[in-house]
Amino acid sequence: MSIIPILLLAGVLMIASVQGEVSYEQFTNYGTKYYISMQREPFDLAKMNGRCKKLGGYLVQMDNKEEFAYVRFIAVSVSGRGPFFTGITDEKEEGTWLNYHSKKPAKFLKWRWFQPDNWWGEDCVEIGYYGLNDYGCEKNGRYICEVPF
Ligand SMILES: [Ca+2]
Ligand SMILES: [Ca+2]
Repeated sequence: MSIIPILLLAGVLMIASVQGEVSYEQFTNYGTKYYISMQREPFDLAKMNGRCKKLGGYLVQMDNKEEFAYVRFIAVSVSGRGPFFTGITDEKEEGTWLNYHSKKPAKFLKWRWFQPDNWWGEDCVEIGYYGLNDYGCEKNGRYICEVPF
């Protein structure tokens, strides 16, 4: 694993790291690391959560307002475009938003205007500046892993 320091923001260390074929931008906030994949590719909950598992974590789940704000901040801070998939999904039951990893209800949901709209059956969730949007689970994007340490 190679680790290259890129820049140091106030209280935020961002580095790029490579895990096998996948490159990530990495952030640290209190006792948690967050990895954002750098390549856009077709999303897949099980596959991407498996990759997060290799990093020691799981697809990001925002447990409170502060964590939500931080994850939103890093999603809009990274280079290149999203969308940025989270671990939130309603694939089991329409309108019931669970975290893929914990299988428990998502604790903090701040939706973008007019979302979620389940447009053509959207069961995954991406995060951006204006909040969350339900989005197709197989669409192209990047994803965010959460790794407690
Ligand atoms: Ca849905
Ligand atoms: Ca939507």
